[in-house]
Amino acid sequence: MNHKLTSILLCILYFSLIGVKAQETKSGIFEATDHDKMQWFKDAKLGVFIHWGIYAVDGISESWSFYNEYLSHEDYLKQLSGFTASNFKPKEWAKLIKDSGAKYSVITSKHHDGFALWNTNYGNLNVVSHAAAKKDVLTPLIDALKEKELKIGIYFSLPDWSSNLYTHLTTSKRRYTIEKDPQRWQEYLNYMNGQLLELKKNYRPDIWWFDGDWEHSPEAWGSAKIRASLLKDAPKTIINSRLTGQGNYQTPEIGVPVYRPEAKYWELCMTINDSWGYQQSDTNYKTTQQILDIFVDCISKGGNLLLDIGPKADGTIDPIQKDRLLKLGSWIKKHHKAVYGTTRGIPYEHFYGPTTLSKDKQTLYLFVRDIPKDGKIVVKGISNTINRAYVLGNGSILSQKKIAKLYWNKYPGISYIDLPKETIDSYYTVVALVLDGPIELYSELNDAVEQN
Ligand code: H79
Repeated sequence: MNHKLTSILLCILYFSLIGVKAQETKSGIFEATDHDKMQWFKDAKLGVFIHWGIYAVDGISESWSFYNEYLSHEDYLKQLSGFTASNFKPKEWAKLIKDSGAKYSVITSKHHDGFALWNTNYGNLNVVSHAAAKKDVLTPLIDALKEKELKIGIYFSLPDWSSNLYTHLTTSKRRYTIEKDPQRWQEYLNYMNGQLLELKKNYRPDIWWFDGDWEHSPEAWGSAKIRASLLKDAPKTIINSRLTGQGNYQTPEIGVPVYRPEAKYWELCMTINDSWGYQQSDTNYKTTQQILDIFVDCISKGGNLLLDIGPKADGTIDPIQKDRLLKLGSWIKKHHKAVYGTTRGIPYEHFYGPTTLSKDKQTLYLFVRDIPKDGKIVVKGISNTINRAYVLGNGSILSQKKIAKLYWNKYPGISYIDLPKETIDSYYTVVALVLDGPIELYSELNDAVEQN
Protein backbone atom coordinates (compact mmCIF):
# COMPACT_ATOMS: atom_id res chain seq x y z
CA MET A 1 0.00 0.00 0.00
CA ASN A 2 1.43 3.40 -0.88
CA HIS A 3 1.91 6.21 1.61
CA LYS A 4 -0.87 8.38 0.32
CA LEU A 5 -3.47 5.65 0.53
CA THR A 6 -2.33 4.69 4.03
CA SER A 7 -2.68 8.23 5.27
CA ILE A 8 -6.13 8.60 3.70
CA LEU A 9 -7.24 5.38 5.37
CA LEU A 10 -5.79 6.51 8.69
CA CYS A 11 -7.63 9.80 8.35
CA ILE A 12 -10.91 8.01 7.71
CA LEU A 13 -10.29 5.74 10.68
CA TYR A 14 -9.39 8.72 12.89
CA PHE A 15 -12.49 10.71 12.00
CA SER A 16 -14.80 7.75 12.36
CA LEU A 17 -13.37 7.15 15.83
CA ILE A 18 -13.84 10.82 16.73
CA GLY A 19 -17.42 10.45 15.54
CA VAL A 20 -18.24 7.78 18.09
CA LYS A 21 -15.98 9.12 20.79
CA ALA A 22 -18.34 11.44 22.59
CA GLN A 23 -22.09 11.36 22.65
CA GLU A 24 -24.48 13.67 24.48
CA THR A 25 -26.96 11.88 26.73
CA LYS A 26 -29.54 13.06 29.25
CA SER A 27 -27.06 12.88 32.10
CA GLY A 28 -24.18 14.40 30.17
CA ILE A 29 -21.36 13.55 27.84
CA PHE A 30 -20.70 9.89 27.27
CA GLU A 31 -17.50 8.47 25.81
CA ALA A 32 -17.85 5.33 23.70
CA THR A 33 -15.93 3.37 26.33
CA ASP A 34 -17.96 4.64 29.28
CA HIS A 35 -20.22 1.60 29.39
CA ASP A 36 -17.23 -0.48 30.54
CA LYS A 37 -16.38 1.86 33.35
CA MET A 38 -20.02 2.01 34.47
CA GLN A 39 -20.35 -1.76 34.83
CA TRP A 40 -19.35 -2.04 38.50
CA PHE A 41 -21.74 0.84 39.30
CA LYS A 42 -24.58 -0.83 37.42
CA ASP A 43 -23.97 -4.09 39.31
CA ALA A 44 -23.51 -2.48 42.75
CA LYS A 45 -27.17 -1.52 43.45
CA LEU A 46 -26.54 -0.04 46.90
CA GLY A 47 -24.35 2.77 48.17
CA VAL A 48 -24.25 4.50 51.55
CA PHE A 49 -24.21 8.29 51.52
CA ILE A 50 -22.60 10.03 54.51
CA HIS A 51 -23.42 13.61 55.46
CA TRP A 52 -20.99 14.57 58.19
CA GLY A 53 -20.24 18.13 59.12
CA ILE A 54 -20.54 20.80 61.79
CA TYR A 55 -24.32 20.93 61.29
CA ALA A 56 -24.49 17.71 63.37
CA VAL A 57 -23.40 19.66 66.45
CA ASP A 58 -26.66 21.54 66.93
CA GLY A 59 -28.60 19.15 64.75
CA ILE A 60 -29.70 21.74 62.20
CA SER A 61 -30.00 21.42 58.46
CA GLU A 62 -26.73 21.14 56.58
CA SER A 63 -25.70 24.56 55.21
CA TRP A 64 -29.30 25.45 54.31
CA SER A 65 -30.09 26.58 57.88
CA PHE A 66 -27.92 29.69 57.54
CA TYR A 67 -28.44 30.07 53.80
CA ASN A 68 -32.19 30.28 54.43
CA GLU A 69 -31.48 32.70 57.30
CA TYR A 70 -32.90 30.59 60.13
CA LEU A 71 -29.80 31.62 62.07
CA SER A 72 -26.85 33.90 61.35
CA HIS A 73 -23.77 32.64 59.53
CA GLU A 74 -21.75 33.60 62.59
CA ASP A 75 -23.87 31.45 64.90
CA TYR A 76 -23.80 28.58 62.40
CA LEU A 77 -20.00 28.62 62.49
CA LYS A 78 -20.00 28.44 66.29
CA GLN A 79 -20.69 24.74 65.80
CA LEU A 80 -17.02 24.36 64.82
CA SER A 81 -16.12 24.19 68.51
CA GLY A 82 -18.50 21.25 69.01
CA PHE A 83 -17.26 19.15 66.10
CA THR A 84 -14.94 16.91 68.14
CA ALA A 85 -14.89 13.57 66.29
CA SER A 86 -13.73 12.28 69.68
CA ASN A 87 -15.39 8.86 69.28
CA PHE A 88 -14.82 8.54 65.55
CA LYS A 89 -14.02 4.94 64.64
CA PRO A 90 -13.55 4.79 60.87
CA LYS A 91 -13.06 1.01 60.82
CA GLU A 92 -16.40 0.53 62.56
CA TRP A 93 -18.06 2.84 60.04
CA ALA A 94 -16.54 0.88 57.18
CA LYS A 95 -17.64 -2.44 58.68
CA LEU A 96 -21.19 -1.14 59.16
CA ILE A 97 -21.32 0.07 55.56
CA LYS A 98 -19.97 -3.24 54.29
CA ASP A 99 -22.51 -5.12 56.42
CA SER A 100 -25.35 -3.03 54.95
CA GLY A 101 -24.69 -4.74 51.63
CA ALA A 102 -23.46 -1.53 50.01
CA LYS A 103 -20.71 -1.75 47.43
CA TYR A 104 -19.75 1.91 47.63
CA SER A 105 -19.96 4.92 49.88
CA VAL A 106 -20.17 8.62 49.07
CA ILE A 107 -18.82 11.05 51.69
CA THR A 108 -19.38 14.79 51.98
CA SER A 109 -15.81 16.07 51.71
CA LYS A 110 -17.30 19.57 51.72
CA HIS A 111 -20.94 20.69 51.79
CA HIS A 112 -22.30 24.10 50.69
CA ASP A 113 -21.09 25.58 54.01
CA GLY A 114 -17.51 25.14 52.80
CA PHE A 115 -16.33 23.12 55.81
CA ALA A 116 -13.67 20.69 54.54
CA LEU A 117 -13.25 17.32 56.25
CA TRP A 118 -9.60 16.97 55.19
CA ASN A 119 -6.42 18.93 55.80
CA THR A 120 -6.69 21.20 52.79
CA ASN A 121 -4.14 23.82 51.80
CA TYR A 122 -6.90 25.88 50.22
CA GLY A 123 -9.57 28.09 51.70
CA ASN A 124 -10.17 29.10 55.22
CA LEU A 125 -12.40 26.50 56.82
CA ASN A 126 -11.34 22.96 57.57
CA VAL A 127 -11.50 20.26 60.21
CA VAL A 128 -7.83 20.48 61.20
CA SER A 129 -7.33 24.20 61.69
CA HIS A 130 -10.85 25.34 62.55
CA ALA A 131 -12.79 22.59 64.33
CA ALA A 132 -12.40 21.07 67.80
CA ALA A 133 -11.42 17.78 66.14
CA LYS A 134 -8.07 19.26 64.99
CA LYS A 135 -7.47 16.20 62.84
CA ASP A 136 -8.12 15.02 59.31
CA VAL A 137 -11.15 12.70 59.37
CA LEU A 138 -11.54 12.06 55.64
CA THR A 139 -8.25 10.23 55.11
CA PRO A 140 -8.77 7.55 57.80
CA LEU A 141 -12.35 7.03 56.66
CA ILE A 142 -11.39 6.54 53.02
CA ASP A 143 -8.53 4.22 54.05
CA ALA A 144 -10.94 2.11 56.12
CA LEU A 145 -13.49 1.94 53.30
CA LYS A 146 -10.83 0.91 50.81
CA GLU A 147 -9.62 -1.76 53.21
CA LYS A 148 -13.15 -3.22 53.09
CA GLU A 149 -12.98 -3.10 49.27
CA LEU A 150 -15.72 -0.56 49.01
CA LYS A 151 -15.67 1.89 46.11
CA ILE A 152 -15.25 5.52 47.07
CA GLY A 153 -17.42 8.45 46.09
CA ILE A 154 -16.48 12.00 47.01
CA TYR A 155 -19.33 14.48 47.42
CA PHE A 156 -18.13 18.00 46.67
CA SER A 157 -20.23 21.15 46.70
CA LEU A 158 -19.39 23.55 43.89
CA PRO A 159 -20.74 26.52 45.91
CA ASP A 160 -19.06 27.54 49.15
CA TRP A 161 -21.40 29.97 50.87
CA SER A 162 -18.85 30.70 53.61
CA SER A 163 -16.03 31.77 51.32
CA ASN A 164 -15.49 35.48 50.81
CA LEU A 165 -14.53 34.66 47.24
CA TYR A 166 -17.97 33.19 46.52
CA THR A 167 -20.92 35.11 45.06
CA HIS A 168 -23.71 33.95 47.41
CA LEU A 169 -23.78 34.25 51.20
CA THR A 170 -27.46 33.66 51.93
CA THR A 171 -30.70 33.55 49.99
CA SER A 172 -30.98 37.36 50.20
CA LYS A 173 -27.30 38.37 50.34
CA ARG A 174 -24.91 38.39 47.41
CA ARG A 175 -21.29 39.41 47.83
CA TYR A 176 -20.81 40.33 44.17
CA THR A 177 -21.72 39.26 40.65
CA ILE A 178 -19.40 37.46 38.26
CA GLU A 179 -20.08 40.08 35.55
CA LYS A 180 -18.93 42.91 37.79
CA ASP A 181 -15.97 41.16 39.36
CA PRO A 182 -14.67 38.36 37.11
CA GLN A 183 -11.30 38.48 38.83
CA ARG A 184 -12.78 37.58 42.20
CA TRP A 185 -14.72 34.74 40.58
CA GLN A 186 -11.49 33.48 39.03
CA GLU A 187 -9.92 33.43 42.47
CA TYR A 188 -12.85 31.37 43.71
CA LEU A 189 -12.38 28.92 40.84
CA ASN A 190 -8.67 28.63 41.63
CA TYR A 191 -9.51 27.77 45.23
CA MET A 192 -12.21 25.29 44.22
CA ASN A 193 -10.09 23.58 41.57
CA GLY A 194 -7.14 23.51 43.94
CA GLN A 195 -9.22 21.50 46.40
CA LEU A 196 -10.50 19.19 43.70
CA LEU A 197 -6.99 18.34 42.56
CA GLU A 198 -5.94 17.82 46.16
CA LEU A 199 -8.83 15.36 46.67
CA LYS A 200 -7.99 13.61 43.41
CA LYS A 201 -4.34 13.22 44.36
CA ASN A 202 -5.05 12.13 47.95
CA TYR A 203 -7.91 9.70 47.41
CA ARG A 204 -8.24 8.68 43.72
CA PRO A 205 -12.04 8.37 44.10
CA ASP A 206 -14.16 6.08 41.93
CA ILE A 207 -17.03 8.61 41.82
CA TRP A 208 -17.20 12.39 41.95
CA TRP A 209 -20.56 13.38 43.39
CA PHE A 210 -21.09 17.08 42.66
CA ASP A 211 -23.87 19.21 44.09
CA GLY A 212 -25.01 22.83 43.86
CA ASP A 213 -24.45 23.39 40.15
CA TRP A 214 -27.75 25.29 39.86
CA GLU A 215 -26.19 28.51 41.18
CA HIS A 216 -24.12 29.24 38.07
CA SER A 217 -23.95 28.28 34.41
CA PRO A 218 -21.72 25.42 33.25
CA GLU A 219 -19.56 28.03 31.52
CA ALA A 220 -19.11 29.97 34.76
CA TRP A 221 -18.18 26.81 36.67
CA GLY A 222 -15.92 25.68 33.84
CA SER A 223 -17.65 22.29 34.03
CA ALA A 224 -16.01 20.87 30.92
CA LYS A 225 -12.56 21.84 32.20
CA ILE A 226 -13.28 20.34 35.61
CA ARG A 227 -14.31 17.10 34.00
CA ALA A 228 -11.22 17.01 31.80
CA SER A 229 -8.88 17.62 34.71
CA LEU A 230 -10.55 15.00 36.92
CA LEU A 231 -10.46 12.37 34.18
CA LYS A 232 -6.83 13.06 33.26
CA ASP A 233 -4.87 9.91 34.17
CA ALA A 234 -8.06 8.58 35.75
CA PRO A 235 -10.38 7.91 32.79
CA LYS A 236 -12.38 5.29 34.68
CA THR A 237 -13.66 7.76 37.24
CA ILE A 238 -17.42 8.22 37.22
CA ILE A 239 -19.00 11.68 37.51
CA ASN A 240 -22.61 12.27 38.59
CA SER A 241 -25.00 14.44 36.60
CA ARG A 242 -24.58 17.53 38.79
CA LEU A 243 -21.58 18.88 36.95
CA THR A 244 -24.14 20.24 34.51
CA GLY A 245 -23.99 18.22 31.36
CA GLN A 246 -20.70 16.49 32.11
CA GLY A 247 -21.84 13.49 34.10
CA ASN A 248 -22.31 9.77 33.54
CA TYR A 249 -25.46 9.08 35.52
CA GLN A 250 -28.61 10.76 36.74
CA THR A 251 -29.29 11.56 40.39
CA PRO A 252 -32.93 11.91 41.39
CA GLU A 253 -33.12 13.14 45.00
CA ILE A 254 -35.76 11.85 47.48
CA GLY A 255 -38.34 11.45 44.71
CA VAL A 256 -38.57 7.73 44.01
CA PRO A 257 -39.16 7.38 40.26
CA VAL A 258 -42.70 6.21 39.62
CA TYR A 259 -42.03 5.22 36.04
CA ARG A 260 -38.85 3.51 34.94
CA PRO A 261 -36.34 6.26 34.11
CA GLU A 262 -35.07 6.33 30.54
CA ALA A 263 -31.47 6.87 31.63
CA LYS A 264 -29.33 3.75 31.46
CA TYR A 265 -27.50 4.70 34.65
CA TRP A 266 -29.20 6.34 37.60
CA GLU A 267 -29.09 6.46 41.36
CA LEU A 268 -31.73 7.66 43.80
CA CYS A 269 -30.32 9.43 46.84
CA MET A 270 -32.55 9.13 49.87
CA THR A 271 -32.53 10.14 53.53
CA ILE A 272 -33.00 7.51 56.24
CA ASN A 273 -35.33 9.88 58.15
CA ASP A 274 -36.13 13.38 56.80
CA SER A 275 -32.64 14.87 57.19
CA TRP A 276 -29.29 14.45 55.42
CA GLY A 277 -27.16 15.32 58.43
CA TYR A 278 -27.72 14.23 62.02
CA GLN A 279 -30.70 15.97 63.61
CA GLN A 280 -31.64 14.73 67.04
CA SER A 281 -35.18 16.05 66.76
CA ASP A 282 -35.84 14.14 63.55
CA THR A 283 -37.19 10.78 64.65
CA ASN A 284 -39.18 10.20 61.49
CA TYR A 285 -37.09 7.20 60.52
CA LYS A 286 -38.15 5.05 57.62
CA THR A 287 -38.86 1.49 58.68
CA THR A 288 -36.77 -1.37 57.30
CA GLN A 289 -39.80 -2.39 55.24
CA GLN A 290 -40.06 1.11 53.75
CA ILE A 291 -36.34 1.23 52.95
CA LEU A 292 -36.64 -2.14 51.24
CA ASP A 293 -39.75 -0.95 49.36
CA ILE A 294 -37.65 1.87 47.94
CA PHE A 295 -34.57 -0.26 47.33
CA VAL A 296 -36.46 -3.04 45.54
CA ASP A 297 -38.32 -0.44 43.49
CA CYS A 298 -35.02 1.11 42.38
CA ILE A 299 -33.29 -2.11 41.39
CA SER A 300 -36.35 -3.42 39.57
CA LYS A 301 -36.25 -0.22 37.49
CA GLY A 302 -32.54 -0.62 36.75
CA GLY A 303 -31.21 1.94 39.23
CA ASN A 304 -29.16 2.15 42.42
CA LEU A 305 -30.10 3.41 45.85
CA LEU A 306 -27.73 5.75 47.70
CA LEU A 307 -29.05 5.61 51.25
CA ASP A 308 -27.91 8.40 53.53
CA ILE A 309 -26.77 8.34 57.14
CA GLY A 310 -25.87 11.34 59.29
CA PRO A 311 -23.25 10.56 61.96
CA LYS A 312 -23.11 12.66 65.14
CA ALA A 313 -20.47 15.30 65.75
CA ASP A 314 -18.46 13.02 68.03
CA GLY A 315 -18.30 10.37 65.31
CA THR A 316 -20.85 7.93 66.71
CA ILE A 317 -23.74 6.69 64.62
CA ASP A 318 -27.30 6.69 65.92
CA PRO A 319 -28.42 3.14 66.88
CA ILE A 320 -31.55 3.42 64.73
CA GLN A 321 -29.45 4.27 61.67
CA LYS A 322 -27.19 1.30 62.43
CA ASP A 323 -30.19 -0.97 62.88
CA ARG A 324 -31.64 -0.01 59.50
CA LEU A 325 -28.34 -0.61 57.69
CA LEU A 326 -27.82 -3.99 59.35
CA LYS A 327 -31.36 -5.21 58.68
CA LEU A 328 -31.06 -4.11 55.06
CA GLY A 329 -27.74 -5.95 54.88
CA SER A 330 -29.06 -9.21 56.22
CA TRP A 331 -32.01 -9.17 53.83
CA ILE A 332 -29.64 -8.48 50.91
CA LYS A 333 -27.27 -11.22 52.03
CA LYS A 334 -30.08 -13.77 51.95
CA HIS A 335 -31.23 -12.53 48.53
CA HIS A 336 -27.94 -11.43 46.97
CA LYS A 337 -28.51 -13.37 43.74
CA ALA A 338 -31.63 -11.31 43.02
CA VAL A 339 -29.77 -8.07 43.74
CA TYR A 340 -26.14 -7.71 42.61
CA GLY A 341 -25.38 -7.87 38.92
CA THR A 342 -29.02 -8.14 37.92
CA THR A 343 -30.79 -6.00 35.35
CA ARG A 344 -34.15 -4.29 35.49
CA GLY A 345 -37.18 -6.54 35.55
CA ILE A 346 -40.25 -7.08 33.39
CA PRO A 347 -43.34 -4.86 32.95
CA TYR A 348 -46.05 -5.02 35.62
CA GLU A 349 -48.47 -6.44 33.04
CA HIS A 350 -46.68 -9.77 33.50
CA PHE A 351 -46.36 -9.68 37.28
CA TYR A 352 -47.98 -7.27 39.72
CA GLY A 353 -44.80 -6.44 41.54
CA PRO A 354 -41.12 -5.62 41.21
CA THR A 355 -38.79 -8.05 39.43
CA THR A 356 -35.15 -8.34 38.38
CA LEU A 357 -33.42 -10.57 35.84
CA SER A 358 -30.11 -12.38 36.03
CA LYS A 359 -27.51 -11.14 33.56
CA ASP A 360 -28.13 -14.09 31.21
CA LYS A 361 -31.88 -13.30 31.42
CA GLN A 362 -32.62 -16.93 32.24
CA THR A 363 -33.68 -16.40 35.85
CA LEU A 364 -36.48 -14.06 36.75
CA TYR A 365 -36.69 -12.92 40.37
CA LEU A 366 -40.12 -11.96 41.70
CA PHE A 367 -40.25 -9.77 44.80
CA VAL A 368 -43.33 -10.66 46.83
CA ARG A 369 -44.12 -8.07 49.47
CA ASP A 370 -47.33 -9.46 50.92
CA ILE A 371 -48.77 -12.86 51.74
CA PRO A 372 -51.06 -13.98 48.91
CA LYS A 373 -54.47 -14.82 50.29
CA ASP A 374 -54.79 -18.11 48.38
CA GLY A 375 -51.10 -18.91 48.76
CA LYS A 376 -50.44 -18.42 45.06
CA ILE A 377 -48.61 -15.87 42.95
CA VAL A 378 -49.52 -15.22 39.35
CA VAL A 379 -47.27 -14.70 36.32
CA LYS A 380 -48.63 -14.03 32.85
CA GLY A 381 -47.41 -13.90 29.28
CA ILE A 382 -44.03 -15.58 29.64
CA SER A 383 -43.40 -17.75 26.61
CA ASN A 384 -40.64 -19.81 28.22
CA THR A 385 -41.06 -23.01 30.12
CA ILE A 386 -40.45 -22.41 33.80
CA ASN A 387 -38.06 -25.27 34.54
CA ARG A 388 -38.04 -24.62 38.26
CA ALA A 389 -39.50 -22.19 40.76
CA TYR A 390 -37.89 -21.84 44.19
CA VAL A 391 -37.75 -19.49 47.15
CA LEU A 392 -34.41 -17.71 47.19
CA GLY A 393 -32.50 -17.93 50.45
CA ASN A 394 -34.87 -20.67 51.61
CA GLY A 395 -34.53 -23.32 48.94
CA SER A 396 -38.09 -24.64 48.81
CA ILE A 397 -39.05 -25.80 45.34
CA LEU A 398 -42.50 -24.53 44.45
CA SER A 399 -45.18 -26.28 42.47
CA GLN A 400 -46.83 -24.50 39.60
CA LYS A 401 -49.88 -24.87 37.45
CA LYS A 402 -50.69 -23.28 34.13
CA ILE A 403 -54.19 -22.33 33.03
CA ALA A 404 -55.67 -20.86 29.84
CA LYS A 405 -53.05 -22.42 27.60
CA LEU A 406 -54.41 -23.63 24.31
CA TYR A 407 -52.62 -26.02 22.01
CA TRP A 408 -53.58 -24.09 18.87
CA ASN A 409 -51.93 -20.73 19.51
CA LYS A 410 -48.79 -19.23 20.99
CA TYR A 411 -50.45 -17.56 23.96
CA PRO A 412 -48.40 -18.84 26.89
CA GLY A 413 -51.18 -18.97 29.51
CA ILE A 414 -51.24 -17.93 33.15
CA SER A 415 -48.99 -19.57 35.71
CA TYR A 416 -50.02 -20.01 39.34
CA ILE A 417 -47.11 -20.69 41.66
CA ASP A 418 -47.70 -22.02 45.16
CA LEU A 419 -46.01 -20.01 47.88
CA PRO A 420 -46.39 -21.76 51.24
CA LYS A 421 -46.67 -19.51 54.30
CA GLU A 422 -43.56 -21.11 55.90
CA THR A 423 -41.39 -19.68 53.13
CA ILE A 424 -42.52 -16.08 53.57
CA ASP A 425 -39.74 -13.58 54.46
CA SER A 426 -40.45 -10.79 56.97
CA TYR A 427 -39.86 -8.13 54.30
CA TYR A 428 -39.79 -9.45 50.75
CA THR A 429 -39.94 -13.08 49.72
CA VAL A 430 -38.03 -13.63 46.49
CA VAL A 431 -39.24 -16.31 44.12
CA ALA A 432 -36.74 -17.37 41.46
CA LEU A 433 -38.12 -18.68 38.18
CA VAL A 434 -35.50 -20.63 36.26
CA LEU A 435 -36.43 -20.49 32.60
CA ASP A 436 -35.48 -22.74 29.68
CA GLY A 437 -33.64 -19.86 27.97
CA PRO A 438 -33.45 -16.07 27.94
CA ILE A 439 -36.83 -14.65 28.88
CA GLU A 440 -39.35 -14.15 26.08
CA LEU A 441 -42.34 -11.98 26.81
CA TYR A 442 -45.52 -12.52 24.87
CA SER A 443 -47.20 -9.30 23.88
CA GLU A 444 -49.57 -10.12 21.03
CA LEU A 445 -53.26 -9.42 21.15
CA ASN A 446 -54.35 -12.98 20.83
CA ASP A 447 -57.48 -12.55 18.79
CA ALA A 448 -56.89 -14.76 15.81
CA VAL A 449 -56.76 -18.48 15.39
CA GLU A 450 -53.14 -19.13 14.46
CA GLN A 451 -53.42 -22.88 14.07
CA ASN A 452 -56.34 -25.21 13.89
O1 H79 B 1 -26.69 17.36 50.37
C1 H79 B 1 -28.08 17.20 50.33
C2 H79 B 1 -28.80 18.50 50.27
O2 H79 B 1 -28.31 19.45 51.21
C3 H79 B 1 -28.53 18.95 48.85
N1 H79 B 1 -28.38 17.70 48.11
C4 H79 B 1 -28.52 16.62 49.02
C5 H79 B 1 -27.74 15.42 48.56
C6 H79 B 1 -29.63 19.71 48.30
N2 H79 B 1 -30.65 20.16 48.97
N3 H79 B 1 -31.46 20.77 48.16
N4 H79 B 1 -30.95 20.70 47.00
C7 H79 B 1 -29.80 20.04 47.02
C8 H79 B 1 -31.56 21.20 45.84
C9 H79 B 1 -32.02 22.57 46.16
C10 H79 B 1 -32.72 23.16 45.27
C11 H79 B 1 -33.15 24.47 45.58
FE1 H79 B 1 -33.60 25.66 44.20
C12 H79 B 1 -32.31 25.57 45.69
C13 H79 B 1 -34.46 24.88 45.78
C14 H79 B 1 -34.42 26.29 45.91
C15 H79 B 1 -33.09 26.71 45.85
C16 H79 B 1 -32.81 24.99 42.44
C17 H79 B 1 -32.76 26.36 42.48
C18 H79 B 1 -34.15 24.61 42.53
C19 H79 B 1 -34.89 25.77 42.60
C20 H79 B 1 -34.02 26.85 42.58
